Amino acid sequence: MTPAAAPRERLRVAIQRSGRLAAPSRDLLASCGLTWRESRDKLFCYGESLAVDLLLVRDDDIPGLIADGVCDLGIVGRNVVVEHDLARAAAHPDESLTELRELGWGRCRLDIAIDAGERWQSPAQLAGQRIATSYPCIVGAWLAEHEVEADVVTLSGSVEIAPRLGQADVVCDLVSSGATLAANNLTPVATLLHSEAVVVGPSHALEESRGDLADLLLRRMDGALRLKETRLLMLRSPRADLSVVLNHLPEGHEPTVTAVDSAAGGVQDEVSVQMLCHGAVSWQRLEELKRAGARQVMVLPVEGMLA
Ligand code: PRT
Ligand code: ZN
Repeated sequence: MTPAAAPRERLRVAIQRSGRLAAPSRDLLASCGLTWRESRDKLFCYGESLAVDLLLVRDDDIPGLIADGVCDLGIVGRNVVVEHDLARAAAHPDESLTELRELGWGRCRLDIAIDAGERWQSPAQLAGQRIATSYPCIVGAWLAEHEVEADVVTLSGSVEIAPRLGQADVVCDLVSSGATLAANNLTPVATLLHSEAVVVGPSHALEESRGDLADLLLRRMDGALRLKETRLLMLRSPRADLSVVLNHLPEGHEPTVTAVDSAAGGVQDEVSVQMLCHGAVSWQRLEELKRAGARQVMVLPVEGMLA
């Protein structure tokens, strides 16, 4: 009899090895204080600062690795997770992966796109057509929901050229800027899914030590994501214009207004305003503040913060 394997103590996180999500995933984990030693084949990173190891894989493999318990968490596009869950739903109902965090990058849509010269009325017009896609389960579920019978042609790449090659009549593909569709004379007409990079975990809770590590990592991610979106806005305003300037401040924390002493002593006719903002501050906003009377308007990134 072989002895039962000891439960795995270290947390394992799957991320994309190369591709759109690879660098931002690593950056996020690094901003959570993780450091690694990379294996020679660059497929595995041993966590040095925390008992958190990384597996570097193709994005399509990430949901399966989590469902099979090989990895505990993954960073992947929602599109890949939903397709995986639908593909497994018949054999493994109630085992959908858990989306734990939305990361705000890798945003795209999964759109049906038709010939730019055609008119779009409703999904019913897809009846009997061939739809090329890398997401056959999502497309199948959407067709079923609209009670449309069409042929789903599964392709692993270059979906947008399928109509030109005569492989399909329409496509269902990921779209971000829309340039690829336009270059292929296709126009998006219906959105099946809004996607972005997400952190996923298994359908069930992780057991104790790995569960604690996962919670710690997710809390650090929350902090890192908040920080990334935080900016410090600083400006000077004449006292007389202060109420107008305050009305033009972007969304954020309560501003701090401080009197400014002149070098010669005595209080100036000007105040200093500081505030922590949520998200980037647009040029338009800075121009509005300037028109309202502000000067020395500055926006600074925040490197660290303890509330
Ligand atoms: O090798 P591996 O399998 O790991 O990578 P991959 O080639 O399958 O994936 P990759 O790196 O291209 O994309 C990873 C994830 O990024 C996707 O699963 C999405 O969640 C997300 N993402 C965001 C995108 C896009 N935007 C995107 N625009 N993935 C693909 N595209 C493609 C799309 O398929 C089309 O060919 O870009 C083209 C359209 O772009 P626009 O800007 O012209 O509209
Ligand atoms: Zn892939």
